[in-house]
Order: sequence, then structure tokens, then C-alpha cells
Amino acid sequence: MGPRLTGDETALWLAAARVLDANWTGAATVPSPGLYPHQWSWDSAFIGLGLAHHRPDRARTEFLSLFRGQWATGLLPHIVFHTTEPRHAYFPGPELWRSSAHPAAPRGVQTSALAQPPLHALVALRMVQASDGADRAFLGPLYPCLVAQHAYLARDRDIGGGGLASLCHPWESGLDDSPAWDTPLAAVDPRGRTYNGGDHDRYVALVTGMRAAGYRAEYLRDEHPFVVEDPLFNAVYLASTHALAELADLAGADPRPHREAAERIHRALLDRLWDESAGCFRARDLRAGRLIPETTVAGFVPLMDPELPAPVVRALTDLLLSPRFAGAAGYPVPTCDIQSEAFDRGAYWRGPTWANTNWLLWFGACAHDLGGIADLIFGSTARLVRQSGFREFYDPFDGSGRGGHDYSWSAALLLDLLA
Ligand code: 9WN
Repeated sequence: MGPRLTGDETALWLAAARVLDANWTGAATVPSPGLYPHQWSWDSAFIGLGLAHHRPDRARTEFLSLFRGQWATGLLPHIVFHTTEPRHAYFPGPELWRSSAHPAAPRGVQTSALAQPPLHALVALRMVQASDGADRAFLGPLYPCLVAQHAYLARDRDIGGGGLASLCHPWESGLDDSPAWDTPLAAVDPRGRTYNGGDHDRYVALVTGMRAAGYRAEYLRDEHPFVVEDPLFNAVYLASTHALAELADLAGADPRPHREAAERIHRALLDRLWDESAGCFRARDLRAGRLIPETTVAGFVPLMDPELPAPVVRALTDLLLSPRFAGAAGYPVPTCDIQSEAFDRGAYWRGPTWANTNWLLWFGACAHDLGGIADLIFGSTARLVRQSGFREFYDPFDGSGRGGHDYSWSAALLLDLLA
């Protein structure tokens, strides 16, 4: 155990470490036992943050397992499948993606064909900074993979042409059923499928459309019906691009292209997603050609940008602390504006508080020396875990736990917050 902790914090630390140990498969960490039996991309990044303090050797193995799934295009898929046992059935499994039939997909491992928020370079940097030097050797093979991951986003996903990466599926956002996706998703033809009904048909229809087009970038650019620019994804992309510049220095490579890329993403976030009149960042629907009016927790994640202008930071913190978000929630930060019609305190990404979005906001608050907000988020997250355990998500009013139990990122991020 690393840091100096109080007795109560020590108990929390040990409980979190037990969850990560129990969810370790030998090669990676499942997000939640039973519920999610494979490896998810941004889960692994969050888990890596925690493992770096608890088992740095496993943090490295976790990343190497994930990057085994990387495609020749540079795409780092959002799921790497680890088991085909029927008792671990998860829908959609490899049969939906058919990655083995694609020439750019890796051999010997089955994967999805979507991205997730690219937090990996940021986590790799923190792993190297936290380590005794062992991670430097690991950086050699990892660095080119991270560069390829970012190059894919810049080359194949800058569909709007303004410097941001576009999402082609709600699953790529990490916030699957966020109210922000309701309108662009409603425009997708579900083609009469009946998997689980409702949005699920559209989720599947989006994938089968991409698959039928061979997952080609031209199809995504010209024909795919769901294309949005999301402030959370792009803020994470920006933070990782800054980290990539630092990793380049450590790896003896040229950091300048990454600094230039960061400058471009920083400008594009402000030019394309900042809504001055609302005082927050919003997602842009490229097919409808407009900002999506829903205000969600994703709109605060650009606080991760260290160069965000002071008036923008002020507007964001005012809204974050208002009764629409932290001001009315006993356990901030809810994923959706409490005053929105779409807000639902118990429904997944439509209201509850999550440890991972809290961590992103905590990181952003620290980047701007907003000690009060960082402490508020740290305190709320620790109280949630103390009261309800390492759950998937929590009711923002009474802190009761919802969804999966022994959730890996809730445990891992608590370790990082305590450290
Ligand atoms: C679809 C694993 C993943 C997270 C996502 C979360 C949920 C999957 C699902 O679980 O997504 O990828 O089955 O709903 O929304 O953020 O990475 O924890």
C-alpha cells in the first residue's frame, strides 16, 4: 500500500484492492463479475489508474491485453472478447462484429469495431510517473500503439473536418443511453429488428450498417446515420494528446506533432462545442447540423483542458454547482441536468452519479486549482462507496447503489483518489 491513510481510508483501500483482485482474470480485469465478462477499453484505462497504485505489474498486463485487440487501422476496439463460454454470454458478442472476417482486425482475438473515450495515453503517463522505472521499458512497445490509436481518430474520425473525433455509435461515448443521444438516435432506422426493442434495435442496426460497409471510413463519413461530436470524448482525447507529447519526450520521440494536435483539439472544442448562451459544452449532431440541446455531465469534462479560458471555467463551475447539478444532489455529480425532463435518478446514464465521470471532473478541477470542487467530488465519491459499496452507479439524492456489484472502475478510481 502506498500513501499515508487514516484507519477508515485504509479499510476502504483494502476493500477496493480486494475487488480488483477478485475481478482479475490473469490477463485483464472484468468490469463487473457476471455482468460484463470481457475487457472494455475505457474500463481498462480507469482500472489501470487504480492498479498502478496496487499492482503496477497487472496494470501493464492489463494494457498489453487490451492493445492485443488493436486493429491495423489503429482503432482500439471498445471490447476485447476473452471468453466464449456460454455461461459468460454477453450480448452483443463477437458474432455481431465478425472482426475475424476483417483484414484489418487482429488475428487470434475477437473484438468489437467501435472506439471508446481514449484515456489510455493519460493513464500510461500516470503509470510511468507513479512507477519505479519498470514502466519505462513497457513504454517502448506501448508508445507506437498509442500514437496509432490517436492517428486513427485524427484520420478516420474527424468527420466534421474541424479537428474533433466523431462518435458513430452511442456505445462509443461510454455514456450509452445519455439523453444527449435520444434525438440523433431517433433518426436511425431500426430496420424492423427486435432484439430487445427500442434503442437496442437501433444500436444493433448501426453496427450492422457499419459491418456491411466493411467498417470503412468513407462509409462513416458519407452515409452512416449517427455521427456526433461529444465534449467528453474529445476532452479525454485532448488530455491524452497532451500526455502523448510528454510520453514522446520520455520515449525519445518528437513531441511536436502531439502538441500541434492538442492545440487543434483545444480550439475545436471551443469553436464547435461551446454554447455561450447556455454556459456549457454540448454535443454536436453532424447529420442534423446543430448542437444537441440536452445538458449532461459530459459538458463539464472539457475542464480537463488546462488551457480553457477563465470565463469558460467560471461558467462551467457556476452551472456545476447550481441546483441543476451538484447544488441539488446529496451525492454529486448527477449525469444529467436534474431540471431536464429526461432526468431519471435511477436510470443508468440519465441521472445517477458514477465514479468514473466523477473522476474525470475531479481531474479537471485539479487542472484548474479548483480545490473546493475537487474536494466536493472526492468527498461525494468516498461517501458513496462507504455507504453503498463499489456499485456500478448511485442514486444522486440518497446515495443508494444501483446496477452491478463489485464494479472494477469504482474500486480502481477510489484507489487513485485516495493516493
Ligand atoms: C456497452 C463496461 C461498459 C462501459 C460503458 C457502459 C456499459 C456496455 C453495455 O458497460 O456499456 O459497451 O453493455 O451497456 O455504458 O461505459 O464501458 O463497463
